Amino acid sequence: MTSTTLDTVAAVEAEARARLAEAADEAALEAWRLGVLGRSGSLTGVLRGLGALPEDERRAVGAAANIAKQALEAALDARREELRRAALGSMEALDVTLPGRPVRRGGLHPVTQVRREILDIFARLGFATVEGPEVELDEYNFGRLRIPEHHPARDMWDTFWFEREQATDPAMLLRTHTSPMQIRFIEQHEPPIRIAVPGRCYRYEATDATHEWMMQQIELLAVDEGLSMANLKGTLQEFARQMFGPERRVLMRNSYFPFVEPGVELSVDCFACPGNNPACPVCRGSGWIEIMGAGMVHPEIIEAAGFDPTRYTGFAAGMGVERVTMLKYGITDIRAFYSNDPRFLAQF
Ligand code: FA5
Repeated sequence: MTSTTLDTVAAVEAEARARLAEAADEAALEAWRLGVLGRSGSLTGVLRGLGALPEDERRAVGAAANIAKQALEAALDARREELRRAALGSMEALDVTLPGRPVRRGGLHPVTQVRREILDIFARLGFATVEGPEVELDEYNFGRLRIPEHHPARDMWDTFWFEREQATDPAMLLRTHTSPMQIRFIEQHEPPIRIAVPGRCYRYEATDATHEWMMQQIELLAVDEGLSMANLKGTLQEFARQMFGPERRVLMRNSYFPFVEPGVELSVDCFACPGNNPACPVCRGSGWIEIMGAGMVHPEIIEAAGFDPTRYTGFAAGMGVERVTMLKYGITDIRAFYSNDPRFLAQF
């Protein structure tokens, strides 16, 4: 008898738990509560029946029934909480007003952006973009540009050389400038020629605020009948006006490069100081930042390519893309471009 009644408590509890697990909303929970713990609920019925039992059985079954009652009340609370969380979870999943997770976007490197801008300006002025090799022959980087071996002008370009496997191998290097493409192009094309040549250049030199061991240049070459210094000056002035705006001052002064005659260099006024601060890291107090070398193509180069230098003349220029980018954005240290700090790069 005792075991049967204890079994009844266990059976009532098991049945109640099974039905509780099926209750899926507040109304079902309330129905379950009434059906189990309510006045005419299944467990209440067991408790009511206790009075009919003999004393010792009543105590044992009564204790078991009370434990079952507490356990089922706790189970009801737990189930209610479980349903509440589930409801909340599905509401969150459907909340279309939540902002999306941010996706980090990459962007073009500032030097790439400015390189494209420069090439666009020259494209509008009629210059086609062409490219040449970064690993270059000594002959093109220096020799045919009228910079023979042992010529002091070679000191202008400190060079990364490749080791030769045999003494008879041609000397090769990482190009120090984009000027070798002047020769490569003029050798294979007839005037009129108007090209812009972007590319990486390498120099074996110490770095500072305006010098890197790797930098990008854009070379210009125009060869045609009747080109003069006036065309060079007009082209570069128009470039500076479009790139930096009409208020920026541009200075052209004499310079020397063996492959042009006469040679000039073009500078833009310093953006980092009023132009008279000897401690300025950008212009060192000169007030000017050199951005390119230029000049009239040496007649010997035109002749060596098979054209009559009394009929054809040309102008050429080579500018530093990082220097132009520094001027455009007011960046005071060229080393920021290639140190890969996302805090710097993300600003462009
Ligand atoms: C040349 O490289 C000549 N080939 C330019 C030229 C072309 C002259 C055609 C005449 C006719 P230069 O060494 O001055 O010249 O360099 C040209 C430009 O490249 C400089 O004005 C500067 O803007 C940039 N540049 C040169 N060296 C560095 C460097 N280490 N770091 C960053 N930019 C540099």
